[in-house]
This record gives sequence, structure tokens and C-alpha cells, in this order.
Amino acid sequence: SSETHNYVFRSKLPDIPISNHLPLHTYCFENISQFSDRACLILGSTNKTYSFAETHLISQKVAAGLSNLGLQKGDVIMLLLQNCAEFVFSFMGASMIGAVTTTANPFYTPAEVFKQFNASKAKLIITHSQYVDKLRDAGDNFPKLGEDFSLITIDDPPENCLHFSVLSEANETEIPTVSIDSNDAVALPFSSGTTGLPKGVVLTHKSLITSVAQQVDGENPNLFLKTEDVVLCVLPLFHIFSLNSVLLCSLRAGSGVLLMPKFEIGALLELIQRYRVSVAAVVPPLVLALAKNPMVEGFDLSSIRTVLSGAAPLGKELEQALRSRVPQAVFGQGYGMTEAGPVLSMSLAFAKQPFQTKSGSCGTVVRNAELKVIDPETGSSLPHNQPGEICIRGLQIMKGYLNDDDATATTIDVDGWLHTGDIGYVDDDDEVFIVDRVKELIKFKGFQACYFVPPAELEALLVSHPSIADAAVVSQKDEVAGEVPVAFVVRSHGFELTEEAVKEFIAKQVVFYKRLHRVYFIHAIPKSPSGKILRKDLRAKLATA
Ligand code: AYL
Repeated sequence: SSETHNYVFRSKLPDIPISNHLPLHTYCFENISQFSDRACLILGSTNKTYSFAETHLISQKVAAGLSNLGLQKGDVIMLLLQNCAEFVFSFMGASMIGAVTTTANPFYTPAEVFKQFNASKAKLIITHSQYVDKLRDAGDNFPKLGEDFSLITIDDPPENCLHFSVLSEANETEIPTVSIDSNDAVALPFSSGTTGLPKGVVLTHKSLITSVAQQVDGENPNLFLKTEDVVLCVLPLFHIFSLNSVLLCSLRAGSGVLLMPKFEIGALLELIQRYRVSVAAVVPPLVLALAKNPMVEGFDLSSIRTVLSGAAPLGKELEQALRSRVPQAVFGQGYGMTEAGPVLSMSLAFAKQPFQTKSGSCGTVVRNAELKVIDPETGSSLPHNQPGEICIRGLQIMKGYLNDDDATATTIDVDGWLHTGDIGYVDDDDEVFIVDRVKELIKFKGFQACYFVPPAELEALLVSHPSIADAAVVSQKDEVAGEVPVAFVVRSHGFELTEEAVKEFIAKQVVFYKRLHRVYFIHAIPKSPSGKILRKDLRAKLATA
């Protein structure tokens, strides 16, 4: 048609003024005089706590210590840490001298660590002593400890490593004066890379402040956090979900953060009960554990008032199962992407004056931002209820990929819209629903037409089966159809289940082209730390099957 509409979706909350001219640490600690003696960081494993005033002071000491070691504005430090207080001090301390933090998974192999280390040109790695051996003499092609980089450990330092006290015991009055521009980088996470090669995502002071403010600032914050809240931090801080929506949002709002170094269901339940956790940020695999593990019955989870799930699709059945375990809690989703700063939409059920929301929704676009859904073929924007590629625009999105202008240009268009690669729609109540991720769709070539099979839909059906603990669906090459869906299934403990039974269970519920062609039983579904199914690994299994 000759008529061109411009359909742009906005939050139901009004825009607010955002202090995004400040450096990130100034913004995060802006209000601490109101709650300086309250617990800021709570260490689940040792019961130790740091107040807001202590957290601020130690971060300043670390800033001075980094500067003493020669770190300057624009330099990069790498954190290879499980969740711990030193993570927070290092990240905030680096911000204070205008340095940038790149975060990596401590379980990475040396090759993975050094790939990111080289790409980000990091000068320093802060880690635990248990990971030092694998970084030492990793091979001829890798940087050399002492020559190319220094290592700091937060526990007893092995030979040639420094102890974290060189940072945390420095004199805070010796922080150099630096002038920080709001467009300077402060964080350099690497995008999850389940669909391509990992790339550095440049997040500036302005992007992160804007994102945090969109969540927790204003008269009626989208994500209402109180100073009395204890926010669960079991998701890894090296991933942007936890770094932004748990840590930075809690610092800004004055909520306590309960740090857990790793996920273990018994310890998690015990800590929720002991510290009366009130806000829990979770990913679908954690929802699965909380919804299905029989141990949950033995603990008091009545303190939880908010459960925020994000980072991967969550089936309605699983959501329902969790709701019945924590009936007093408000449940909702956030939808984010590292490149988007990260939050695009969040449930308005979490607002101070909450809105009614629907099950399965990923929330409403955050305030001070614009969201549109485009037709992947024509690029034109689509109205309510029509699925297409989700795009987002606002000051929160990344500056770009590190040293990769081509990739940046294909992701952020000339008008400033970031293209997510996710397929979704916005319903009549302005709630966002993710249908699937473009690259994960299975393309089934039928006789009359080409059908797209969303794996997430079949996965949700599979895990609703009482004998199925977890499942993943990927495409397998097929002579006739091009690609067909096949499933990897984890049986619930002690249950018998045949391939035929699983196929029939699905076939009863879906159109012909969504039927499973094969079912493979495995012990666990491979997932990234943020809970995304590693489809590439599963496809690789198929190739060798
Ligand atoms: P990355 N439902 C479905 N898919 C999702 C959702 C969701 N709620 N959230 C994220 N994804 C997928 O970079 C989607 O495909 O960041 C998206 O493109 O590891 C991809 O994950 C991005 O993966 C929050 C809430 C952050 C969520 C996040 C997600 C960060 C994940 C902060 O408050």
C-alpha cells in the first residue's frame, strides 16, 4: 500500500528526567547518605556483610590501588570471578578512574579467556587462586603471566600473583582526578555468542545509567526496589542480567544484595529462608528447579514478594508451576539483550503502582525508550498483535561492538534502531510477547508453503509432561522437508519414557509440521550461564550421531 504507518510502542509510565550526564559510580552511590549503614552486600557463604558506606569506601580504595598499579582512564581490567564482594569493589573502583571492566566466565578454558583478554586488550586479571594454574603457561600462543599481564587473586595468591589487598588497602585519597565523559565505556561484556562469534559490547556510563534509571527511578519505578529489600544475586555477575538488574539497580535503590558464588538448590533455599530474600532474579532453568525440585517443600519462601525471570523464554506451564510454589509473590519477566543495555521491556506488575499483566508476557517497553516491530522482509513497522523483528531505540543501547564497525552497522541502523533478531509482537495492552529468536527458528519446507517451527513452543509442551524434567528442540536436516524438529529430552528421575511416547504426546498437540521426527534422551541439556540452551552444541551432537 502507498500508506506508510509508523507504529512505535512506548511505556505506559511517563518519561522521567535521567541523570545520565554523571559517571556510573556517582549515579549508583548518589543516594547512599540515606542508607549508608544498611547492609549493601551480604555474603551467603560466610555471613559477612558490607554496608553501603563500606562498599563505597572499599571501591574508592580499589580505584586508588588500580591507579597505583598504572591503570589509567580507558584501560581495561578483566574480572574472572564468581559472585563475590571483590567483583563489586573492582567494577565500581574501575569506573572511578575511568577504566573499563570486561567480565568473563571463570569456567572458561584458557583459550576462551585469552581470546577475550586479547580482544579487549586487558591489562590485568582479577580472579580466584583456583583458576590461576590454567592461566599460567597456557601455551606458547597465550600471553605470559608477569610479562603480558598481572594477576590478582582475591584469596591466597600463588607465586607471581598479587593479593587483592594491594587494591583494597590503598589510600582512597590518592584517586587521580579524571574527567569522565558520559559516552566513555565503563563495561565490556561479550555477547552470549549462541548464534555467532562472541563480540565485545561497549556499554557507556550513559547507557548503563539510562538502563538502571528506566528500571528503578521515578515516582512510579517500573521495578520497585525498597531499602528493606534483600535481592537474590545467584545469577552470575559476569552476565549483564545480574550485573545490571540485580547489582546496579540495588545499589541505586539502596536494597541489600545477597551474593551466592554458585547455584546449589539446598544452599539457595536455606539462604532465601535465612536472609528473608524478597526479590529473586531468576532464569528459566532456575524456575525449573524451584518449580519441580521436591526439596522446595521443606523451606519457608514466604519472604519472596517479587520474582523476575529473564534471559530466555519461559513456558506458561513452568510459570504456573512456580506461581503455585510462591503464591504470595508477584511474578513477571524482563526481556533484555546485552547489546540493548540490556533491558528492553519489563513487567509492569513490578511497578510501585502496579498494572495488571498477562502470563507469558515479557513486560512492556521501558520508559524513555521506543520499541517497534518490523516486517523482516520489508522493514516496515507493524501494528499491535503482528509478529516481526523487535527493534529498540534509546540512550540505553550499546555504543557499538568493540572494533567491529560492520557488525555494529548491521545491528544499529542509521536511525538509531537496534535490531534484536528476536521475533515478537506487542498486544493490545502494550505487552511484549517473544515468539522466538530469528536464527533459532526451524524452517520446515512443506508441500505448499514454508513453515517456521519455534523450538520454544515445543520445549514448553515437552516440559509440561510429568515424566520430562527438561527438553530442547533443534533442527535436523531432512531430505524432504529441508529441516525438521527433533528433541533432546531429560527424563525425570525414576520415570520410564519411550521415544514413541514422546512423539505421540507432541503430535496430539501440534500441527503436522511441528511434529518431532526424532527424540534423543540425554542426562542434561547444555546451557549457557544465563540459561540459554546451547543449540549449537546439540546440533553438533546430531551431526555425529
Ligand atoms: P543476552 N524471553 C525470551 N527470550 C529472552 C528473554 C525473555 N524474557 N530475555 C532475553 N531473551 C533472549 O545478550 C532473546 O533472544 O542478554 C535476546 O535477544 O545474553 C537474548 O536472550 C539476549 O541474550 C533483565 C532481564 C537482562 C533480562 C535480561 C536479559 C539479558 C540477556 C536484564 O532485567
